[in-house]
Amino acid sequence: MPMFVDTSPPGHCIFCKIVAGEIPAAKVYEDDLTIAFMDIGQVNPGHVLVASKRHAVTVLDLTAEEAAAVMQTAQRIAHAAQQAFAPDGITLFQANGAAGGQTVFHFHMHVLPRHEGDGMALSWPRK
Ligand code: D5M
Repeated sequence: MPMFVDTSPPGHCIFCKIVAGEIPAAKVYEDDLTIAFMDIGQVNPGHVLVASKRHAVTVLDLTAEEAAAVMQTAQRIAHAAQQAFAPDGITLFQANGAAGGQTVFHFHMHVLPRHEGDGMALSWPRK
């Protein structure tokens, strides 16, 4: 079981509060549809989350335009991570629903720099 599960109603979840600037976050990028900020957990240095600005819960709730924008932002962040951290690889990870491993129920994609021997299972972040 994950240690923390955010089940706040739409508009009141942690990531909606980050989008609204109501709680602090280390924001690294934003545009009309997406926002990117450092994951509070930092599984590896440079671990970033790309979220939709609008409250969508899973990939099934995104518009096609939002889905494209999220991927475009994730690619931007991946390029920046490659420059900043010179990783051996980069994992893009995105969980949908509790059964899919999601713990914050506002759509987001993880961008995670990886290094040979960093010890993470392919099933990161959860078994
Ligand atoms: O990923 C949810 C992720 O959200 C998890 O890696 C921790 C991160 N998180 C939770 N709260 C915050 C705040 N306040 N700032 C930044 N990152 C946060 P999931 O795939 O849903 O398990």
